[in-house]
Amino acid sequence: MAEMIDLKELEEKVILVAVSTGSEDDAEASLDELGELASTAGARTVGRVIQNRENVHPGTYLGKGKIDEVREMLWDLQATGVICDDELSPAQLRNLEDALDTKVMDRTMVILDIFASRANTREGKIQVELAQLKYRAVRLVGMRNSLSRLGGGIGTRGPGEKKLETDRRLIHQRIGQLKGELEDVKRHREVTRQQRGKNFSLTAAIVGYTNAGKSTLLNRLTNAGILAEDKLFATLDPTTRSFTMEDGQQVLLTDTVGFIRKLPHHLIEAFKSTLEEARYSDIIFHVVDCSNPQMDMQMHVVKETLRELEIVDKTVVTVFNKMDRLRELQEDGKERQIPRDFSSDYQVRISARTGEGLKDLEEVLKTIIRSRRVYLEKVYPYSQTGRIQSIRKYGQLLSEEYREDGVAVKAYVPAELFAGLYKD
Ligand SMILES: Nc1nc2c(ncn2[C@@H]2O[C@H](COP(=O)(O)OP(=O)(O)OP(=O)(O)O)[C@@H](O)[C@H]2O)c(=O)[nH]1
Ligand SMILES: [Mg+2]
Repeated sequence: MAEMIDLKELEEKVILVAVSTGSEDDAEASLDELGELASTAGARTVGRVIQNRENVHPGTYLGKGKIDEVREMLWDLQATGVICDDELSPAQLRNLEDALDTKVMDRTMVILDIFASRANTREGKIQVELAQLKYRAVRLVGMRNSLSRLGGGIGTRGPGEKKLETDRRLIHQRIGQLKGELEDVKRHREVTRQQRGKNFSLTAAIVGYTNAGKSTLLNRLTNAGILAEDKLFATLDPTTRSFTMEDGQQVLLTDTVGFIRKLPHHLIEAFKSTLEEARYSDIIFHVVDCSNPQMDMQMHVVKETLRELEIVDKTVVTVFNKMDRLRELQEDGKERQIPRDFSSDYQVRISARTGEGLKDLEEVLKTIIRSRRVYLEKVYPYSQTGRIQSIRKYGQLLSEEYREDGVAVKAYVPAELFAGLYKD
């Protein structure tokens, strides 16, 4: 009989380590998040270490004393690896592996791992592979032994045994190839977007910190049927659905990949193409989990990331989500303020789960749409009633009056259609 594989043995047991250069609280919260990332990637956290230092040690990330401590912990807890809460330089990675004699990973690798396992579409897969290769390329030089460790990350046995695959030249060739493929996908996307543009519907991108409830909101509004779960990075690929409001007006909504603090730079680069949906949208729904104690930090991260992606000058609606949960916490006696954001254009408080506040969100949308439309008053001869159809479809028909000389119409229409609808 074939050898049985003991799954228990394959499970990674990791120690999380962080260097705190500022407030201890932040480091604790960041490490909590790293723990969630690790568990999403399939590893179990067996220990945590935070070192307070003025700066991260340039050579080994941790200082010597802490390294000794972690080495003992590894032994005591029978841990199989260490995950550092910051992206390590190639030298830090190598030195720390040497000093601890165990597998060392960093936040970036874990996030890349999760993304790799979650990517579904061709575009998503290309983007993740691109980010992984770029991360790996700079870490090839002088690696002390098998690259399988680097390539593998958590849980996987590593495809890197084949020396060829790890050859730098090949990596760069592959990066070039992937970039080309990504361009193709992008062109295709452009065409789809242009076709969609002919609809004259406004588009809104749903962005926000991971796990804020973006997909739940889109599902709630459009029955999109997107996977929403209590996991980090449940969504990678953008999904666009049409949301029809009570009065029949339509808005296109796009769900996007979540953001996180210390998001690997290569990943941001790689996901620029996916996030173009947000760049070309008229409105940004910034979904915020207002029940999360880290809310302020999370909002800050989202705003910074949007800036980095050059997604600026949009109408921004801050959507404080999970109000039901916030209320529960308040009832439990937890001190929580009513969330506010004065830096955005509009703010609403909702629960995507219970549906509360969704009418307010709709009102905000209507206001935005109205502000983007122009008033039209005209009498159409009976031979031109086709134009009234267009108004009905793309604008808001306020009144129509059938007279002898034609149909007198009052309406709000998209600015880009006004000229065509007004001329005789
Ligand atoms: N209590 C409560 N939970 C919510 C609400 N909205 C979403 N959730 C829960 O929060 C978790 C994350 O929701 P998702 O919709 O997957 O979040 P997301 O922003 O799409 O997350 P990623 O795709 O991972 O970035 C799920 O377990 C949801 O059920 C809400 O209004 N109230
Ligand atoms: Mg999602």
